[in-house]
Amino acid sequence: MFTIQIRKNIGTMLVGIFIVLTVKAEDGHSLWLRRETPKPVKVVCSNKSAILDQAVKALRAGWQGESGAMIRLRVEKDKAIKDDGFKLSPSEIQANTAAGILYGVYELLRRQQTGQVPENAVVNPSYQRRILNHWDNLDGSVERGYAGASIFWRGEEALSVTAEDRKRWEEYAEANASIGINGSVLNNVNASPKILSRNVLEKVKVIADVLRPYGIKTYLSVNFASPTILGGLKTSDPINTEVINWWKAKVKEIYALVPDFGGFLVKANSEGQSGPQDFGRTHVDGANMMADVLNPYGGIVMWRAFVYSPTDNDRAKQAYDEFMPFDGKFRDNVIVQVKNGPIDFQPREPFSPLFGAMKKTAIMPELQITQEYLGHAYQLVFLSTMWEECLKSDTYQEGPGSTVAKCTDGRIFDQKHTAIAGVANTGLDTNWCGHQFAQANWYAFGRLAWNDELSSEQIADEWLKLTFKNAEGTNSQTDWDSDFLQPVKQMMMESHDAAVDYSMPLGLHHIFAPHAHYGPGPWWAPEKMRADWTPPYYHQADTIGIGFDRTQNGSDAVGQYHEPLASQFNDVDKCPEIYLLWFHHLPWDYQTKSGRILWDELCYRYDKGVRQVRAFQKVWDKVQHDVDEQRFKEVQSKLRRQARDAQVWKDACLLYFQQFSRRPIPSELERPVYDLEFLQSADPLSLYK
Ligand code: BDP
Repeated sequence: MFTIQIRKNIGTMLVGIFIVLTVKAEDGHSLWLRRETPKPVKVVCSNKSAILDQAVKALRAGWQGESGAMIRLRVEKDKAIKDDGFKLSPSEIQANTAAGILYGVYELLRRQQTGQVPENAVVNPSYQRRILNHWDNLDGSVERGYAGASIFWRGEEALSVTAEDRKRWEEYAEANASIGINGSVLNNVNASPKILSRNVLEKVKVIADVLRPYGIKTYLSVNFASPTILGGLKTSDPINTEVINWWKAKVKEIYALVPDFGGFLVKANSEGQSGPQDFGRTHVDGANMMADVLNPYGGIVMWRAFVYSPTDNDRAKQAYDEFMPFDGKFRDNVIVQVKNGPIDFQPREPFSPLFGAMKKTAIMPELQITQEYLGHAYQLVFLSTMWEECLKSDTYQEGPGSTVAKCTDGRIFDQKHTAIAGVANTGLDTNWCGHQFAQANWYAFGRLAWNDELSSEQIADEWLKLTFKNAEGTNSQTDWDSDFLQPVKQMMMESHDAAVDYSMPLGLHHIFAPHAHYGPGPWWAPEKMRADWTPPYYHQADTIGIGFDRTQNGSDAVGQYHEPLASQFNDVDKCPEIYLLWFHHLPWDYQTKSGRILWDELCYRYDKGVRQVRAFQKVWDKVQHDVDEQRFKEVQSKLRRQARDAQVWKDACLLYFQQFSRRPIPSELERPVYDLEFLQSADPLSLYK
């Protein structure tokens, strides 16, 4: 049950009247927290705090266990419990912290709602800090956001907070708490210095106050040149005393407003952002200065390793080259934030070689929940399988089994702080994420941040049960598991591979049309454009073959990986086929594992991706009776668009690359339906609106 608010304007008056109607509807706004009428439960909680109040409230609102049961919530230290973990038993949740109790409550409710037997268990988080990075700008826009305007900002001059804002932030905070997320960076990494101005900080305080009872800490992205731009100083040089004092005063001001402020996220010397290198200093100088200023308050610095400058060097190598020499030099309250792959959230990348290689530096993975390169909010792509692939990749850095997860969550390296970040996909859209299934990616990020060994299959299973079971207005629940759960789960599990196949199979990457990062643009290369901003730099197609040579004979990016990976990636026979054209430039008639030559294999992959989306449409149409009307139709319509756009990808890439391969598309495959000339002149974002 939830409410729909209808705002009516009366005449031209600026006054709005809110009529609150209570109706049953499924529009996706309740996310995975749709609630059945709860059964009565007695909750005994000895301590009192705002977070515990939330825990009690959530338990009462969601209890599906034995009617009239009694549950004790106990904050008491136990050696088996780590950080905000908890101990579950049928009648008690014990934790070291109030937040632990809150997470225990949600775990118990999830088990009840998904039909798992609530067994005794100690459940500990993998990472201490599980953070959403909002790329939200103060003007209300969201960089790479596809779900409407910012839930936090709507203009520097419009900083007032309405009751509606608060309600939305509470819902947002509860959704996060229910999956263990405990931090939010409220603004874009391309940070406006104004985020640190007094009037904006006062709004930050209000947001932090709303998020706090849900165990969520507030963080901010900061602009390295703030002392100059905002403070009027002549320089922002990190070793300059006035600059340091400016940061000290600013940090003091922040902590006076937000006593548990989490710290700063910094994008420095990347894509035009200011940084210590502007003053002849290094990443270490910049990060450590901020770390020292934050340290007395317990704050941290998340310093991003997403850097690449206009050089002749392979872009995939640059972050490693720039950061490895600094290993061991960062303060222990600095965490270097590393994107999952070495380039930039591409549909598929091998893991970044920085994971496990920086052994004396705290490293945190950065994943992208918003689907910048994976179909925006138009396409159904479950990202959990991609993240799982990264987290479970073996770096071999400390012997076999040194997975990315283990190298970053404290199991292998003794880092003081552990963390993981996800670039959020939330906005003002009723369903928060634009696509009903994009909610699953928010959910999956939280669940993997909590437990980096979870399988995507389990995550999809939980999410589907919580989000779709007993959908409003449906009654054909004869065998929901086999009719709905199994086929839809399988569709989710296949969806990332399908998207990779119809856009960038076999290790191809960054062949997008410019700016929007949505449709294909393998041909896009204006004169005088920086080469590594154009697709031909990445696919290197010519009449001989295709792919980026990163072997020892090429850019030697393979050399950044630990053995045996370096040799494996270097050897075309041993290189996993999913990364083939990432590491190798190969002739069109190269024999792939299927026995087909490379050109034919490429054709098969593009075609397979398109066929899979067509199959997803059938899967979805078949489950109509198990889904409420609104969500059914929304997803159905988006799948239609996905099918059309997958076709565009296939046709554009095959017809373009065919100019180089000079070979026919295998006769058994469906023919392209668009002309290359048409696709080259069309704007892929507006093509099918
Ligand atoms: C790229 C995005 C750009 C971001 C940048 C980043 O296209 O909008 O600012 O990443 O992560 O993928 O800083």
